[in-house]
Amino acid sequence: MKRVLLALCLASPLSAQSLLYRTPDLGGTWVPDPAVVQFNFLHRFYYFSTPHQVQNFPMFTLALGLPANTALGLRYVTRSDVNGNNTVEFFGRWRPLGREGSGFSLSLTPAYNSAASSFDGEVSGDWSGGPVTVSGSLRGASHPFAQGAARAGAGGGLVVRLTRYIALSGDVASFFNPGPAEKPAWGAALSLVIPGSPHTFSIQVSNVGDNTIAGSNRRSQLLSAITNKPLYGFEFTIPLHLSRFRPWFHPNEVSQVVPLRLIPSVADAPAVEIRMTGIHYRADTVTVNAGQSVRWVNADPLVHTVAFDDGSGTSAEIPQNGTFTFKFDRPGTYPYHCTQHPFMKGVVIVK
Ligand SMILES: [Cu+2]
Repeated sequence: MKRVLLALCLASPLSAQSLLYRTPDLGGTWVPDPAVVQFNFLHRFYYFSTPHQVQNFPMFTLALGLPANTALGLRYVTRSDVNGNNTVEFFGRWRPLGREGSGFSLSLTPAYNSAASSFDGEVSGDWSGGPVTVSGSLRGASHPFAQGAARAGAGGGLVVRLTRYIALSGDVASFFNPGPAEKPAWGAALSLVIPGSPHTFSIQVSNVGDNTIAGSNRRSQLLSAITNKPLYGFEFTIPLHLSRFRPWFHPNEVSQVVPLRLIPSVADAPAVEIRMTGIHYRADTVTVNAGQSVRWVNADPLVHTVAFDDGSGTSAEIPQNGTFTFKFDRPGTYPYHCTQHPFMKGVVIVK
């Protein structure tokens, strides 16, 4: 039981993408960190009791994080509103302002819907403060659903985080000129951080079966053809750190690894203290003067280390509530990482 509680304590704000800051049918303003591939699996379905069957609406998003808050990706929709066909929507994203989960963020998402041969785009903004995120999107499509002229629409949503690990969210969206058979899109979700992992999960109710820029402005036409009820479903977010796949391409590297020299902690009073929490160094860059010491304090219920990138050595494993103090004698830039979690990175600059 104690272990379960410890694991629950670890759930962290995610740097890549978290469903705790996004509603089911608004694209949001997220971009993955550079060299991280974000894979989001969104599955929705309608269940018939007679005949006993399930109609599935699987959708997924793949996006590669690039420098300067940009990303390139695609959405794959298996039962799109373009005549029920599979569609691939290629998109780019640039977030010129803000970051996920704090204050005001803005993102621009140009896209191309391959099934409709339509140039689409979205401007999204959101504001997060305390437990609340308010979001809005303005969307346009040059040839939506491969039918007729260009159209535009808008959506708005709200997320309320009940705890650091659980949120409720909802949204509505519509074209500005809906046709007689077009109903506004809506969705609601219960979203969770999966403790001790970088994943988030949400359980959803929505009438959207095509989460492209055009499709998420209206109730799924395929769904309307079979029922007047909504779809149920879930979304699962998976950030993949490409650096973790290095052993695939450098299989011999493992056997060549020389154990790093173990650096003992010193007893000096530190000039700076760096907390390790949520599998991050909280203050990833610090500056000290030559001769001063830095102390790392592990507030996670996991073991971390401080290993210098130049291979000069590493701390011993630092358990929960444990510390490691190192005295920097010479000026320079000292990048370091955690050997247990290679994506945990920090830099000490010594003047
Ligand atoms: Cu670590």
